[in-house]
Amino acid sequence: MIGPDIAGIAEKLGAAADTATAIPQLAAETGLDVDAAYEVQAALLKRRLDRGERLVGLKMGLTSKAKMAQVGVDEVIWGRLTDVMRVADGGTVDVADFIHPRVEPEVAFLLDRLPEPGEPVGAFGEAVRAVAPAIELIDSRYANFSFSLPDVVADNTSAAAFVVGPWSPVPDGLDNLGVLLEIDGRVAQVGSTAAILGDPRRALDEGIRLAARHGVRLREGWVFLAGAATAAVPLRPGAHVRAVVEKLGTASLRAGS
Ligand code: OOG
Ligand code: MG
Repeated sequence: MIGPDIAGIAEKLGAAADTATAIPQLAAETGLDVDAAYEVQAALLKRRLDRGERLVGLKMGLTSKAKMAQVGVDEVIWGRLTDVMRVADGGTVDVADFIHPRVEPEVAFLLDRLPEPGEPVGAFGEAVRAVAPAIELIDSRYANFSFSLPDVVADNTSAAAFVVGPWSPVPDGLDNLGVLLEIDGRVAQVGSTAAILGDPRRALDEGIRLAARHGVRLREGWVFLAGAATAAVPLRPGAHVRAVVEKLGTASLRAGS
């Protein structure tokens, strides 16, 4: 039997992102399973590297119940981040570059020397050099922001852009910090870092383990997004977005019209 056309699917998803045009879901129709979906993701990354982008990190998805419930998929997933997706803290994005962008508050880690896959990450302080509040802008390439597990994995877990706030040394406890997402000065979402697999540090363990299954090793200097602590909120033209994480500070983003 001939497997799904990995290159063809990656081309469709890449073109959808480039032209900010939604496409129908494709996993069911093409027989794409989760492993093949990670191959599509790798092909999408290669497409970006071929045009000069650099891989700068990794992101986790669906590490909180709020997110799983919002999109109806209940598995932890991971995706790739490139330099072109990074927006300066306080920077502006153009909503016209996206299909139906949403924003969510996250915690970012700056990775240091990493343990081998399987080695316990007990020495978290050795794996992580610094931590920061962050905003992820997600933009599913599928119509209605609706997808199955293999669909969202193939779509690089809806990754589109991200903002990292100021880095700080890792504080003693990261497992119960208050998280707010503000839009135009009003609180849109409230949560806690405890929503991220009980402790965002656990997201790093999961990331190391899950990426290793597909031959990917995390690297020193990479940014690691642990996954949103709350549901995501649509990004409207003109909006000013702030993610506030207790003890860590804020990250912000403006939406041009
Ligand atoms: C999938 C990506 C989820 C997170 O932080 O949970 C994610 C989506 O919601 O479209 O980035
Ligand atoms: Mg996210």
